[in-house]
Amino acid sequence: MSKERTFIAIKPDGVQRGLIGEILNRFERKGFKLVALKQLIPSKALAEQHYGVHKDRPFFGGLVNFITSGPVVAMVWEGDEVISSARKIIGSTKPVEAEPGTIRGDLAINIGRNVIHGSDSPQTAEFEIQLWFQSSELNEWTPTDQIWRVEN
Ligand code: D4T
Repeated sequence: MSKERTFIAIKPDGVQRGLIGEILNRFERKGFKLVALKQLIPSKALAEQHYGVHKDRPFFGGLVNFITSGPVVAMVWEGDEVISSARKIIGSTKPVEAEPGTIRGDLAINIGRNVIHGSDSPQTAEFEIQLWFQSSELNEWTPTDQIWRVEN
């Protein structure tokens, strides 16, 4: 088991559709620890850096326009193997391939409006966390019920 941090963002469609509470609930219930949370409308520069790996793809322009179109809820969650676990909770990028029970399987229809983002590797998580947050925004804390979630 390795304790990790991952970057999760509820995209503008998730915010506009009133799904913030529903999505937060899934990570909280699972037992992960929230260490940072804020709402912001991302700048074009931030969006272009975040999606830099896709800059030559045909959907890049539309993706940047969409992610900057309204508020995003940006978060950092911590826990054992949270990066891969969060990707499972989120489900496949294409909602049609996402299993029922996952966020995209339950809540999304279209790949271009797939509600949520989650880091896909430790390297990506590290890059995205420092891109979206100042280190002073990441809270070090111990939940009082921690002993009931993990072996210490
Ligand atoms: P994100 O990064 O939003 O969590 O998505 P994934 O990690 O699951 O998938 P991705 O990087 O391959 O895609 C990034 C983002 O681009 C949108 N997209 C993707 C799109 O609009 N059309 C496409 O054909 C693809 C592949 C959806 C997610």
